[in-house]
Amino acid sequence: KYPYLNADMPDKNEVLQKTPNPATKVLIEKITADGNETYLDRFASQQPQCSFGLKGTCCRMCQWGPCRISEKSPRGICGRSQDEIVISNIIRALVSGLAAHGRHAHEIIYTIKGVAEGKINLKLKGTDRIIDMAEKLGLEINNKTLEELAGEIADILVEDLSRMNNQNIRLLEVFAPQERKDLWSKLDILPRSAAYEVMEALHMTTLGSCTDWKAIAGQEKRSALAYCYSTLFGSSLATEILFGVPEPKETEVNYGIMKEDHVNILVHGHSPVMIEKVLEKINLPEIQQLAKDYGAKGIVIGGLCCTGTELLARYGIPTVTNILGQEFAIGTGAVDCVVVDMQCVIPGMKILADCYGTKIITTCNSNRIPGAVHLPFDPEKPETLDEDAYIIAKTAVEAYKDRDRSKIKIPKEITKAYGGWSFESIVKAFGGIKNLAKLLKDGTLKGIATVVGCNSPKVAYESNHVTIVKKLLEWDVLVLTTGCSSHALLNAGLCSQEASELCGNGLKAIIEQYNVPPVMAVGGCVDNTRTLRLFMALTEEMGIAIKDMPFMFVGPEPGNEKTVGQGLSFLMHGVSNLVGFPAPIPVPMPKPVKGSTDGEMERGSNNIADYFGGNGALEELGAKIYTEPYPELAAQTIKMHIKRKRNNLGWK
Ligand code: XCC
Repeated sequence: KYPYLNADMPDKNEVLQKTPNPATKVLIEKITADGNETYLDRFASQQPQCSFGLKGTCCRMCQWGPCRISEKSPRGICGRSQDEIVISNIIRALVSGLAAHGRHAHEIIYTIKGVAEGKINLKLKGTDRIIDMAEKLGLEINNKTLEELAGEIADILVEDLSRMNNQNIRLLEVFAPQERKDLWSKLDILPRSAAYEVMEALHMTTLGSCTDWKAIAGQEKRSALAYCYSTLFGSSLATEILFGVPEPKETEVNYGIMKEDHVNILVHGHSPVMIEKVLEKINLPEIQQLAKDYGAKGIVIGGLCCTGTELLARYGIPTVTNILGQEFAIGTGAVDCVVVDMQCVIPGMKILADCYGTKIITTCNSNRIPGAVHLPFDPEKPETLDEDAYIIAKTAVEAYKDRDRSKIKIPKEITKAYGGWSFESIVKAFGGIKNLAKLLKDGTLKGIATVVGCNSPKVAYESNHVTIVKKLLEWDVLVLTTGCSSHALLNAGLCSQEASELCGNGLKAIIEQYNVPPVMAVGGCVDNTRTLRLFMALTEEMGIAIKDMPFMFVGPEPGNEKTVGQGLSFLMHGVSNLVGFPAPIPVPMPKPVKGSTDGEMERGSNNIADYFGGNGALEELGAKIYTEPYPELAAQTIKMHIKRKRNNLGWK
């Protein structure tokens, strides 16, 4: 049986056995007992899933199809081959993710412009980042206000999102290592902008366009660079300009932070602009008093997905859970209101919210939900921002008095966490980049892994994230994390110094000496740039190319189309990927050798899998993609990869 091709898909019982957070088990059982359904039930009803879809061999890029590739019909109606279809499906997923992060970047950057022009009532808190970026971009600083500088930076970021002429992305020029820039230029894959590369990728893959899979793979790499520099760096740095660079702080996370006798408001999505204003209004004495008037003892704010991890990083606001936990959170019956902005808000959450009387408020025109209260934020029409934020705060509190409170069960789990890590604060905590480099070289730290990404119903919820990371800590590998992975690791207690008991001697000593947790939550998914910057700074300090360093990108439970670009962003820099289960690629599956009686297996092959998971990418970029669904084996693969890199460098 090859896992995840319709065999070995976990059912509810397996999830109940393997999921690491006891709170999750309580809630799955409660929601089931309440007679309500979650993704687990819908996932079961979808079995078996289409094996053509799982392998990426179904072509829906015109209306002649759909065409499916098989031994009987090895080409689509137009003549497209399997390789062309598979790579086209992957690049279309990548650019959907690029579009999502691009839209996120657009909102943040236009908010800076609005603030700089005095149209949006927010204060720019990231003074250091403004100066730093102005210097890096070569702007004239003297005699300009911070707002003027921020406005000029925002204009450059907008250009990086939208440029149509053949100029490079400015953030790429400023941040990428020279060794990579030379390589990308040689490969002719330097991108123009997010918008241009999305357009070109869709153009190349439409009916009757490009039929050279290698050229589409080239566009894939170009788009991955646009994704990385225009939308990840763009969003992450712009958010730091708006709200400041995070500093480490202690907090508590997990479902137990919600309180039965308080108004419980969850904040959800990715772009933390409107919510910044809503928090300001919630803290007004009159709104706090309103909650008391309705009989609540106070107001609890909890974070979901990346808006949650962003707010944890900046303000220490407790996080609750991730994309596949959002229904479980509603199932507590304790959530009065969820305020959502954009992305990763699944329809199942609203279905369950209706069952438990939870109010949903949407704040982004791209993310409408029928039946939700809708008060959108648009940075180009900010006139009613304060007023709308006030209404949202008031509506959320009022939901407390109207709600059916008979079905409440809040799991008791509360977990300590030490979050809020930015690139700068990590370097500072280790006493400078030189010192961190020394710890890596002398073997106190064996390597650094960035463990990130979504959850997937195809693995027992959160078990791959947590199992892999526990093994890495035992082997003295420092872990950085973002997004939904970070929720799993936060709730498992791994983002706290108290996880020291699970660590090897090297990491233990580091935790003691530098007062850092072994897993550092660096923010939302766009903040993977912080990890990339750390990798770049270490390699620059040591004079070694990133591809030769003991680093790895790990995506144990990929889900959203956005994750394709996350892995490829690191791959493009020479950081190998370990993903938890096969991308929609016909994975070279072991087949019994014909005529063999002793179980001998032969490895299948196809061009796309051979390129990304074999010598193609390795020779070109210095990195490749490993696929391993079983978390214990995945951890071993990461360990071997890190060991190999250390051996090659002559490090013990
Ligand atoms: Fe994936 Fe980014 Fe969404 Fe979670 S929230 S499901 S993209 S890990 Ni960002």
